[in-house]
Amino acid sequence: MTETQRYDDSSIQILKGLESVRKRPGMYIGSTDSRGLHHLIWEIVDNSIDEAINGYGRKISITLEEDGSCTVQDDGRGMPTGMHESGVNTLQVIFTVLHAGGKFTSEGGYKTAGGLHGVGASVVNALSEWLEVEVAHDGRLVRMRFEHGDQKIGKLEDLGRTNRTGSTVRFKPDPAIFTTVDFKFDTVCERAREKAFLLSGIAMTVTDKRSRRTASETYCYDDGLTAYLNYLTEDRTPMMNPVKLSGESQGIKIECAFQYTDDYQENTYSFVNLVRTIDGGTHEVGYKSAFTKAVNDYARTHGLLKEKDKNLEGGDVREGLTSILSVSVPEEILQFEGQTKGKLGTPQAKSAVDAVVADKLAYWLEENGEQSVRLIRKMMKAAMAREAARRARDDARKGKKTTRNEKILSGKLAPAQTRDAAHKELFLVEGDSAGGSAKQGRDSRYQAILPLRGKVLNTEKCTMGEIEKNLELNTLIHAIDAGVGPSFDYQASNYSKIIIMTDADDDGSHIQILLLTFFYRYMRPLLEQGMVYIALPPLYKVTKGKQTQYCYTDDELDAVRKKLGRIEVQRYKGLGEMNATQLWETTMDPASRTLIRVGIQDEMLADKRVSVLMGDKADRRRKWIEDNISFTLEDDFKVDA
Ligand code: TSJ
Repeated sequence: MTETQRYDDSSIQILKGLESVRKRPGMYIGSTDSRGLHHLIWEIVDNSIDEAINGYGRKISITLEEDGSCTVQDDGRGMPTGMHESGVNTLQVIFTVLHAGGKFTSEGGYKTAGGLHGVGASVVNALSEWLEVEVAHDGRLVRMRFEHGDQKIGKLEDLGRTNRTGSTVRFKPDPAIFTTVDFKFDTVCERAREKAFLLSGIAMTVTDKRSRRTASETYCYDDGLTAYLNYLTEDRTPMMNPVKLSGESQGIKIECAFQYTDDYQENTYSFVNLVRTIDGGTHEVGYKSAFTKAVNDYARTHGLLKEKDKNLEGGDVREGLTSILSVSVPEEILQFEGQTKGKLGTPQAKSAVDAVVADKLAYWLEENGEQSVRLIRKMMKAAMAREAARRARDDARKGKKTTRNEKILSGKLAPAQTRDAAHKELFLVEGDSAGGSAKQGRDSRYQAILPLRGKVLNTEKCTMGEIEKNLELNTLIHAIDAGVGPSFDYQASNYSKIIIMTDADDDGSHIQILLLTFFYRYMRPLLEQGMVYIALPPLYKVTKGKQTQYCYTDDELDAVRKKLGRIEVQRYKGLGEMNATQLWETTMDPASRTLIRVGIQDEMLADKRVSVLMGDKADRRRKWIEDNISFTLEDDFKVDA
């Protein structure tokens, strides 16, 4: 290999091209936290998935190695290793030239969306201490190694004969880039399983070699969408068997599966080229409109809806419906929208999905008349409940409800003076004594206080009727005054911030989780809109001479100790130990307080965890806890600020 020398000389120059990625990693992989770290794996795995989608290979493995590196292997054709038109080896181009990826996919194939930003192998290389690629094809095994620290590109090594084909990439994330380089086995498994559900017949194996006993999981489904739906609804009570529909229109392939359960939420999990579209998009719009149309058509032609009756609305039709929608959009017309690129923009996807689903669903409804009638009766009940809720709200606007509302709230809620919801905050405070301090300490112009007595009801385990009878929750619902369940309207909320303020102990955490469960199930838009917060009270009060200050974490206390030397430390065991002024200064004053904003990071995971952890199937809960050692808020709920 005469070019070897030239590669080495030029490698510094070539790897410098990747410096821009190292300078602004966030632009390429979204973030440098745990999320960004795991993103590296999916950037690589997506290539193997593309290969499998195009019909080459059926096994993909991900191995978390003892040294902190990660290996991804497939049994596809093996990446090209010959000379690229630019005069260097193709492997080198793939791993050192930004956006080189596209040129190496076969024409006309479907390509995965390539993760959040669709960047590829060179970005993973740029953000790794080192990366090794091995390719088996044409009877030979070859290898190339890249070292970022030493700015080295190895020559293409020939490792001898082989009779298999496939690609292997092993990389070690650079700890200088990432805030953590600890891959999470469960996180990787969860995502690998999601991919396996969407890729019927392909086996995804995840292996963890870092612990003393190697752990390994393999996911492979013959009928992935049905398996996925069963997985999503296993903690609920289904009203029917899963239904699968599929078809193709305008070059877009559509597969969907749906099932009704006896609760009233609507869950749609949509994917484009196997990547989750968390914010929906044109394909989801088409799916929903087709569903509504087909159901109304059926209800009319079969006399379930009479001439004078109004059409069922989308929300009525989808009450209790869990759906998976997976579409394959050709690369030429693939476009994403939104800040996180989680929304499909391709206009053709709307009409294509609409056409296929309306047609296939109409057919299914006709073929399954008995089930169709039962489901439509349920939807009509939902419509009636919605109408009743609307009438109640209208009455309230005309003043009828206020008296009832006032009665429910009197003596419990300390309201704020302003009527301007955009600036109003509602504090949910654990215990009457802290509630008292909060009432005294607050800025009553815009802060309202609702003390909570005792434990909050676990809403995962009860019916709407029980919730309405529960004093605590009923008060909360009326204080926010924007409805509950499907009729909840966040824009009608009396407050722009709902702030949970509990003691920093186990009981306090439990109350937080119970309240979040309630919000998640019955006022989810509050979480989606980022209107729910957790207040962070201080853990310590530190005094030195006449000076006092507060510490919110143990690290902070250590730092103050180092700085000030001998200090007097008072540990706060609960909010009740602070007087009104202290509570205001430390926890309620917008100028000095710290709030944690609670959001939903991954709808499906959050939904599963809430239903498993808070639901009534104790055996599943026990198993989940056994499998997952610890339950942290951060795993389900994004913590922003
Ligand atoms: F990320 C990556 F590029 F490093 C990578 C690519 C990592 C891993 C683990 C696998 C792959 C990969 C690429 N697996 N399979 C392929 N396939 C090709 O590159 C390939 C091979 C032949 C042809 C052809 O048209 O003959 C086309 C392609 C895309």
